[in-house]
Amino acid sequence: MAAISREILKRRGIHRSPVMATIGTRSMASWFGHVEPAAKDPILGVTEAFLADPSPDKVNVGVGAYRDDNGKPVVLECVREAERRIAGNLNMEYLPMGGSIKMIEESLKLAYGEDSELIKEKRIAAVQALSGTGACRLFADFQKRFLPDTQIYIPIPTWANHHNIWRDACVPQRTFRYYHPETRGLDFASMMDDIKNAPNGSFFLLHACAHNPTGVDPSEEQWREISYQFKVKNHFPFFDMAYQGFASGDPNRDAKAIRIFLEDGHLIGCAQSYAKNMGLYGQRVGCLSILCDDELQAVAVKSQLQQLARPMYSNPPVHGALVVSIILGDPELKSLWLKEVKGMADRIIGMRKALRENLEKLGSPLSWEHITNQIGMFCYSGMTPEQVDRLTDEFHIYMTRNGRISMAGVTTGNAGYLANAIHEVTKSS
Ligand code: PLA
Repeated sequence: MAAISREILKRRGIHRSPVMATIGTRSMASWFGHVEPAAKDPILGVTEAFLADPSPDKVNVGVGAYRDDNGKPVVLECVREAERRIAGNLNMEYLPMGGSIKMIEESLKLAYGEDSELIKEKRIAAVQALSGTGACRLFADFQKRFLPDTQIYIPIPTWANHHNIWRDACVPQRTFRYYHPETRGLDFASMMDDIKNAPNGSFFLLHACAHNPTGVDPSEEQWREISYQFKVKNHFPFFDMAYQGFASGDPNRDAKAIRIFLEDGHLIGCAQSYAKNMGLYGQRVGCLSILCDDELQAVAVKSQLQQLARPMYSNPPVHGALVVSIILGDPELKSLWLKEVKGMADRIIGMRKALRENLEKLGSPLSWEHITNQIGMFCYSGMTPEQVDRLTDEFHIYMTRNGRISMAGVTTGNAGYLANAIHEVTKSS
């Protein structure tokens, strides 16, 4: 490669001095000398730090990944059986750009209801997506391309990656109030004010259930009021449903918010993920759906979603889609799945009780009621970033600095250790 002058780099828009290296007699410019290391991801960076810690006592309650009571990752029995059926029997050809038709059909039944008229009327444009993240991103890109003047209202707080997703899709972000730190519950009045004060026809990101990171969901009655206000304001609700089944243990019950909006005649968008509820984290399987006015519109929207996917990843991966279609398409496997989802949700609920009881037994002067009031995978503990740092530095406990504890990583074996450490760093606050 010929030596590159600063002048050329400047013309390429690189204004920081390139790092010059001398190889032999030639002077070389480093193409990437101006690239600074990216900030660590606030969630996945925790796993990296955990893995690097040699301590035998270490505990990872950072990322929301389910563990059994021995702290081991779980592959569901229904998934193992689906994989046995796949092995050697199915081809691994490309899926269509929009993904597996069968997987999409089954996903829509889960989100919109087994006998949904909307499915029969073919009013839902849906594509297989790269899990929940990919579904959100595809929607954000779609929003930018076809409604370039809109913004997205995001709850405070939310899953950190929501901000990155809409930022990278170049959709301007606004926020709405959601959580009340003093009560550790929903700030319903402020949320409703923000919904009312947003310009008519705004886009809102809503967590369908098991809100991440707070574990605080609106009640059914509150969802009805939210839906009503969305109607009045003609807002568009986009539901991120990353934890269907993880809140109550019943996927149908966890879709209640969506069903309320559907009953009220809203057009909605929905991101589904099988990462948590089928334990298919690394398979990257999910679904993006957009409810349209009629079949014609749905066909057009689906074709555009496919066109967004084509230059990014062409078509989605096949293995996870086969697993999901086999499980949801076979009544026996589906009921095994439902049993296993309930099992995971129940274990988490049990760990909430264990952690709270342990803290109370230690005589903690603080109230830990919210641990058992909150639902889903996370407990938003109320601990400060400094307290979390102490947990990590002194006790080898890894979690996000916003005080979120992944209850899925708590076990009978570590609940006592965790409670003791939390007590130590919070007792004087
Ligand atoms: N939406 C929400 C609200 C999430 O919490 C997550 C995952 C996703 C979407 C995306 O999941 P998927 O792409 O794997 O389907 N949140 C995790 C992991 C579990 C992560 O940050 O990626 C979390 O620990 O918050």
